[in-house]
Amino acid sequence: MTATKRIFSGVQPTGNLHLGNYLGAIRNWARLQADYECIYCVVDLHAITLPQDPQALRASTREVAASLIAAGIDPKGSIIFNQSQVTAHAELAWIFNCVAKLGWLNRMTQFKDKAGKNRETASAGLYVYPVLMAADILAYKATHVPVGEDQKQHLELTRDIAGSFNDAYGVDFFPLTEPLIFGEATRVMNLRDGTKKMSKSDESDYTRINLTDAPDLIAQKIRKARTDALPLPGVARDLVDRPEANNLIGIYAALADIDRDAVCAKFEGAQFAGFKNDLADLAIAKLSPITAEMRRLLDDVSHIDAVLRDGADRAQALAAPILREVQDIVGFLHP
Ligand code: AQP
Repeated sequence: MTATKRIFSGVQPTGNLHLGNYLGAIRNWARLQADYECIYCVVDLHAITLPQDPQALRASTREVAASLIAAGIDPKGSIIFNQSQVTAHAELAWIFNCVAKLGWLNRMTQFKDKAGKNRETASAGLYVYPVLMAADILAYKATHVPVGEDQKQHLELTRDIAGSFNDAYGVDFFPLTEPLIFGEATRVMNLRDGTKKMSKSDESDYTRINLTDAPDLIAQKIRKARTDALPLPGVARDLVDRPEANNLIGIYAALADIDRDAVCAKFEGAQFAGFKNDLADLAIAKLSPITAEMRRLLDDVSHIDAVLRDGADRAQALAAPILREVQDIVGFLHP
């Protein structure tokens, strides 16, 4: 029986997690544990939609698992596992590939962004990435998915796929999953270009703050972050058309757990050079304990692997009966 409130969310092991992943997703994941049954996945099947070095992928899978635990996700209460170890994801994705419409996938902006000019040479996996994401969520009949703003369109596709499956087979089987997008940092932007989101795959490391960055590096990156020449405004609505200023103030707000208006009220009229010092102190104070805990956890790789194994077993136990019912609905014979 599906719990009334079940969360699924995932993060790719494509490199170091950054402040956007933390404030837009992972910190919220930790907080949601109080009210939901939570399943958190290191989505390695998604990671290989772009070329990956196998060694680096393994290391990154463990690092991401360690960051989830270090950020406050309790692996005994919540489930933490890596996607490739539960076969229901790939199996359900195939069934959904036969439900999703090409027109829907053609509208996905993330594919356009990631494929860029190389559309013809992009992998088919990158194209059907959102279908796999729908399978991740619906393999557990998750009712809610906490994500950053960038994943909203994929969540809408998940709802379309669930509805289309239900209609095609005349069932009321899959829930219409709700996105949970909240906080002051639903879209943390690139430190060098306030119109682009902070991303693991950006070539320049100075565009993001990684959860593994040492305090000096965090301070340096914030000092070098792009801003405009104006001082901080007294109210957040005056940040319109000031993307870099808005981003730094949003980061401060999220780290301090207050809203942008409160940050503007506190620093009204200050120059960004001074504000950046305060922001760096706050970022270091909030992130350093997580970094230290991550390092401690990564010293014992066998513990991380045991967490992932246990998580995969528990995830498999939830997904297997759901997949079996889907197979029955579709008409697959279980001889
Ligand atoms: N800049 C961001 N601001 C707020 N939330 C963000 N998320 C990612 N970037 C930001 C949220 O983090 C979760 C995990 O994301 P992901 O790593 O699986 O995928 P992504 O969105 O593709 O992240 P990146 O950093 O941009 O990775 P690459 O560069 O490898 O593609 C999601 O909930 C996402 O919303």
